[in-house]
Amino acid sequence: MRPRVPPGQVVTHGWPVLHAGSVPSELTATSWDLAVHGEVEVPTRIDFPTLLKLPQRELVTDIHCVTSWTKQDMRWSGVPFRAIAEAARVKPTARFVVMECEQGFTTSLPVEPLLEDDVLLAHTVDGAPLPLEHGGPVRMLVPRRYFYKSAKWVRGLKFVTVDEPGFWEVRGYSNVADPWLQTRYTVDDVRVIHRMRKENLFREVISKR
Ligand SMILES: Nc1nc2c(c(=O)[nH]1)N[C@H]1C(S)=C(S)[C@@H](COP(=O)(O)O)O[C@H]1N2
Ligand SMILES: [Mo]
Repeated sequence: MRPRVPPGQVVTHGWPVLHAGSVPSELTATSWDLAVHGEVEVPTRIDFPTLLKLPQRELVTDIHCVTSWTKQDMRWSGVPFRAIAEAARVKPTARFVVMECEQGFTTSLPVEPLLEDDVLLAHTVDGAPLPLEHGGPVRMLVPRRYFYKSAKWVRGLKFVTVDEPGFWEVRGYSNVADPWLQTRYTVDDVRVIHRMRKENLFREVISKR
């Protein structure tokens, strides 16, 4: 039987607040909306009242932060990502989703794992509206990946054919982010970059990007 807590994780009873940049304090349920765009037949803009009219789901799950804390048995509610993808009629050419947030933060995942029934656009946690500092009014919840894939203050879902690695991913976090496989950081990439630096190839690689 698999252990309750993924390898290298420690259970916390608090809930740390972690993000780059500042809390977007002007964001409210009234000003929030979500653009669903890119490789879709029906680009849509969803405001908060519309989100609440879509199918809702409640689930209890653990979350796992790459910095090694795990928080158990959180009760989340929201709209399954799958419902939004179906309404937008995702084109077969779409292979990845870029989650676009306030202040330019992004993270991405392939479409397929996002269609799992535990992936939510979450607005409620443990019976209360999702607090602003935790990404409210609406954040992504992708419980099977490290928590940096659960984008706070999400404002856009862009379906794309080619992946666009996100804010933490380009800074060395794994693009796979699987807590059970413990794919935390792209150490190999760091080694490659180090070697390229030594051989003075770095400048050329950057300019080709
Ligand atoms: N918009 C945005 N979402 C984000 C981040 C961020 O910097 N900006 N950080 C990620 C990281 S690294 C973590 S660990 C979780 C933390 O969520 P929490 O503050 O609710 O614990 O948010 C993720 N989502
Ligand atoms: Mo994180």
